Amino acid sequence: MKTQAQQLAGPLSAAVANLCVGLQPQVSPATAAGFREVLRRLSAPLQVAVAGRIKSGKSTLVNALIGRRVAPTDVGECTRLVTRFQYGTVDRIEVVFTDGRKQVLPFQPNGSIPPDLGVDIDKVSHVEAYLTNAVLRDLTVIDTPGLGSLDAASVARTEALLGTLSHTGPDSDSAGTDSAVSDSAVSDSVGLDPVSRNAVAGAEAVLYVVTQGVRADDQQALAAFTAATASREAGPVNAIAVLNKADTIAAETVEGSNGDTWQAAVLLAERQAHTLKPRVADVLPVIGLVAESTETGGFTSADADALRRLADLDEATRETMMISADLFVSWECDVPVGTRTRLLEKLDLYGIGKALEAIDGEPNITAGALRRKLLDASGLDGVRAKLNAVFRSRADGIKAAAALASVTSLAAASGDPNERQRVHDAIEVLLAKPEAHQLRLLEALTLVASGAVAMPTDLVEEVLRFGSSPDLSEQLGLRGRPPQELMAYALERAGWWRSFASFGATPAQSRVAHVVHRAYFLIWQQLRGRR
Ligand SMILES: Nc1nc2c(ncn2[C@@H]2O[C@H](COP(=O)(O)OP(=O)(O)OP(=O)(O)O)[C@@H](O)[C@H]2O)c(=O)[nH]1
Ligand SMILES: [Mg+2]
Repeated sequence: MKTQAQQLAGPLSAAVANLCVGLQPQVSPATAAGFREVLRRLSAPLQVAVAGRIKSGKSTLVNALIGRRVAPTDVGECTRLVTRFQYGTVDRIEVVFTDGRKQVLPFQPNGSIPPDLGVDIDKVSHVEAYLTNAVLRDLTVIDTPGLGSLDAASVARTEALLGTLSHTGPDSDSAGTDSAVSDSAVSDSVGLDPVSRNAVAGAEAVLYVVTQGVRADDQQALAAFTAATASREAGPVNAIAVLNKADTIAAETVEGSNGDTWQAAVLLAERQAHTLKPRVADVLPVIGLVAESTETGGFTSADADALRRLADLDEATRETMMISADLFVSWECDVPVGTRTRLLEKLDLYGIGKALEAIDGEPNITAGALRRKLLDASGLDGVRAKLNAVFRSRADGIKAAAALASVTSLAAASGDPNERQRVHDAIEVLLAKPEAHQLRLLEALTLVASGAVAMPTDLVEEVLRFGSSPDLSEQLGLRGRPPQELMAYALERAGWWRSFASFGATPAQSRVAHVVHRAYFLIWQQLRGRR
């Protein structure tokens, strides 16, 4: 087997990879095949699924994040398919059929995936899109059809695929080469039985898209999604939510917003965070449509010109037009209707309003500066920063923890008690090593977040703070405080958790408490080392 150590996300992934390699000769051929699959996934970029209800704006957001209008939005059968966007040396679309067969398709002239593929969609497993975009180098983005959709077939396809992604996915290094290479990767894993496939498959992280008003079944959908992700629970470690279509929120319905749409979105997102936490690390407001238009070249200098002309209209006309999308298009004015429709499609009324404000404040604003203002208004930067903080910076831990969960499931599925014991022992040895502390902490966070280990609310919050940020002061809940105070607090909490582990805790709580104690101790050590 190829050694791909140089592609691993970091030391934790390397440790789990070593564990797999070491165990391979000691397990049945079926389990060994599963381990090979785990190894392959460990060396691929972090797999982030974008999930949520139908028409919540998932594909729009995917385009904004990739910086290219490549995922079809709104209409077409492609919105019912799972599409994986991954890094490749040349742009290429591959339709993968349920029997493992593949067919290469051309892009549309505008660079997007055709909304209708011209193949029998019932036989399609998913679509692989290889793109040269740098964002994808360390993140594979998986666009999914709406969960909770009425279309049972798409739901089944999503669940099936999130449960079996890896078995048809080609090696990441085969991207852009001929399909013979990737076919061998398929035959490599096609031998996996469904149970093992499930054990190793699944996205490693989720970006969950909600819109105004998290409904009860959004939480259910999140739970259903988790069920499909290789028995990895979604939690603050590997899940983020966005409140999309923030522009469509009626500010007057949100108390405290002072009639400001963005402020309303921020407040709603906070409320939703209460509902969805600790299933997700955070809920951030975003306007996917504006983000997409400004990040993918959709917003042009012709659009900026048209907006300048609109800004020049007399105040009464302008005010009337901004009342509703209908009036904006139908009201008599000398900006052509087609131009106005185009602006609406790209920015919607809120984005247009923001642009007009910007022009009012700075009449000679360039198209580039206007684009930047709109991008700022979209909230995409905040989402990117969160993705970096929660996913990218911890990809090693997330991948390693997912791989370890797969290894455990594979052993459990093998049916051979000796084999299960061998794997179990090897994992224990690995976790006992000091380097593996981060893995134990991620596991503890997930256990606490999912409620698998019950804790009093204040302790839950304290534990989950470790997952909130890579920044030590934020992990301590003492952002911006002087180092001396941070150290004293870390030491005090370390002591507290040690006694909690020994007294007054259930065995499960006690295991978590030991990990938390150590986490504080390590933070203290790190802080001391900085002085
Ligand atoms: N006003 C507004 N419209 C948006 C926003 N984001 C997406 N849309 C629109 O919502 C519609 C659905 O967007 P998609 O990106 O196709 O949604 P999706 O979740 O991928 O839909 P399915 O794949 O069919 O489930 C499109 O018309 C988008 O232009 C937003 O932030 N604001
Ligand atoms: Mg879609």
